[in-house]
Amino acid sequence: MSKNIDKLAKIVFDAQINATAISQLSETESFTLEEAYRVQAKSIDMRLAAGEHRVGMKMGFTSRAKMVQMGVDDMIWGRLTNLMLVEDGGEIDISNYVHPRVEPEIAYLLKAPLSGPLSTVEAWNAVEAIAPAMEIIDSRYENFKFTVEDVVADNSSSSGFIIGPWCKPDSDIANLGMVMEFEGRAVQIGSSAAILGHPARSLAAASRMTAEDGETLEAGWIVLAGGATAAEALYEGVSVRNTVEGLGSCSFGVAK
Ligand code: OOG
Ligand code: MG
Repeated sequence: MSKNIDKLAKIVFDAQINATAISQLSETESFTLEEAYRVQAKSIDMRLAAGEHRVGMKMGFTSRAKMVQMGVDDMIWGRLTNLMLVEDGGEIDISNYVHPRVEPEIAYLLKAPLSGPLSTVEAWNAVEAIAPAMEIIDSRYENFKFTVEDVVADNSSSSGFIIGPWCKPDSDIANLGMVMEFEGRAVQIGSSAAILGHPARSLAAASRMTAEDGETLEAGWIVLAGGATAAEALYEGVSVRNTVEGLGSCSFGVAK
């Protein structure tokens, strides 16, 4: 199988780097979820070898809205690199993506490493700061359709992320209103409570799930808690903002 892992990793690596659509790997190969995570790890190793560096991880399918939109019921995770960071207030070029979508999220900045199963309180104690955030997801699969194994192999669709102002983690984030706007009009409205009932649970899940794969969440890393609402398709010229009650907002635009 290790030869196949390498082959599949190269396919998703090429698709990510060149922003080209590919057919679902599961159409021609059969592989387990555990193997899918190995494909993901290998493809990210290729990106690191090409000069990117790791800055964190993202959780996926931590809200009902996202599970329903994509037809997947399991939480998944992916790896964030420095090249995926889009500056707050910055602009992206849609030609660098296949069919990008955006979703409103909350980000954590860690001040201590996290590893293995732990309580929500323990996870929270490692948080240096929290921020309003967005994730740009861009499945490399045609028509944005995939099985859970396919999406995991493709770094859980992660393609970009935007982080707003970092805030001290001294307020209760259990139920904060979240509004994502396109051109100043609300397109998705939700609450941080949509993320596993409390977004800190997503951080505890991140620690548990990455440890299953032999990874530690490092101090200084960013962790994305997962979309609180369904994602919205991006298009040329659109300006996008996510505002999280009490935390502020972050924004970016798609160039015309
Ligand atoms: C998979 C990624 C899911 C989230 O926040 O739920 C995700 C996808 O929807 O393509 O990032
Ligand atoms: Mg996401």
